[in-house]
Amino acid sequence: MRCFFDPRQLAHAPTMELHNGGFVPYAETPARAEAVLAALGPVEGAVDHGEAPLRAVHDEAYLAFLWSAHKDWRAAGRAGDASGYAWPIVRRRPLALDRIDAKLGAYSFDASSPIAEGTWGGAYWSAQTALTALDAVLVGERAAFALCRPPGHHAGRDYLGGYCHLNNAAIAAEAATTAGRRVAILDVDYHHGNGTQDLFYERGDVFFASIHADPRTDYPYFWGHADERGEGAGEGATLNLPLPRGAGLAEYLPALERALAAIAGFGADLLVISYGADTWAGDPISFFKLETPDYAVMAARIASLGLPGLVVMEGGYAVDALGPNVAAFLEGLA
Ligand code: Q9C
Ligand code: ZN
Repeated sequence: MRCFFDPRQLAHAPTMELHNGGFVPYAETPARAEAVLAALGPVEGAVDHGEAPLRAVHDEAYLAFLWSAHKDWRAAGRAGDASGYAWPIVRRRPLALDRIDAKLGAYSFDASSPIAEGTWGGAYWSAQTALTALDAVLVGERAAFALCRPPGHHAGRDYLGGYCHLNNAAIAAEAATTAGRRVAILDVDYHHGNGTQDLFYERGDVFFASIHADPRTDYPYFWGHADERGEGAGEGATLNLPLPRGAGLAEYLPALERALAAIAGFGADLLVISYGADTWAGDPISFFKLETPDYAVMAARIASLGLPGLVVMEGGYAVDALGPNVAAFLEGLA
């Protein structure tokens, strides 16, 4: 399978400040990409598709904010990476505030997507990697893998969160739609892909199915409940299949069959898979019980749909297990 990664993605290298004033790499670290790369054969770099496909999904002012946020943060005299901590939830007005602290609140739903000096570049090339892998599928490749990092599925039209800045899977899905394809997105990260869902919630032309930890117990809490089914023209084009903590392959497979049947019923001709290895039993922040060989089983079931597929990397935080888990998934697909 053709695999894509661009070294410029590594420029996003956020840190976490310790109580003693030191800095350590953030949980969503460049080492994740390096671990996956070590398990893949040769990878291809990204072709620059420019900002237009990003603007087709994200708000222009949000992209401008993301581009200058780190510089603005430092200009305000702050140390470390930019991160929000004040959110305009109560009777908010559509204020166009200039202060970077306020902008961070306005353009995020949590504080888990720090913006470091290289974040714009890293996120930009992560999205370009998804678009370049999509090109391979559009010209006839049965499947391609985009090693996207930073990940994307929690990012919406004008907000970041959940380690995500630009929604790589949504950007690729939108580009595929523009190219005339009927796209379904299957999100198998441990966490609900709230950003992706939000982007397509009122659209009937892109199907979104997600299998994830029940948001009653797990992040992102406020989205991904089973009764969220889309709205307006999108009613019925969103399918949420939450599973309880502790779910293993026996619980996972029936949900996967439901998602696949819905995708087939939708008549998709191209599948974008948001793949997260944080469903693995040993993931440090997650609570499913999938084992490495289970990913080959899952992927083989997905391949049985017979659709061209673009795999977009999302989460997975057990760095040493990432390579084998991704490799098992890709082998099962191929
Ligand atoms: N202590 C993805 O897997 N949790 N994102 C924040 C901070 C956020 C996961 C907890 C988990 C986000 C792409
Ligand atoms: Zn996740």
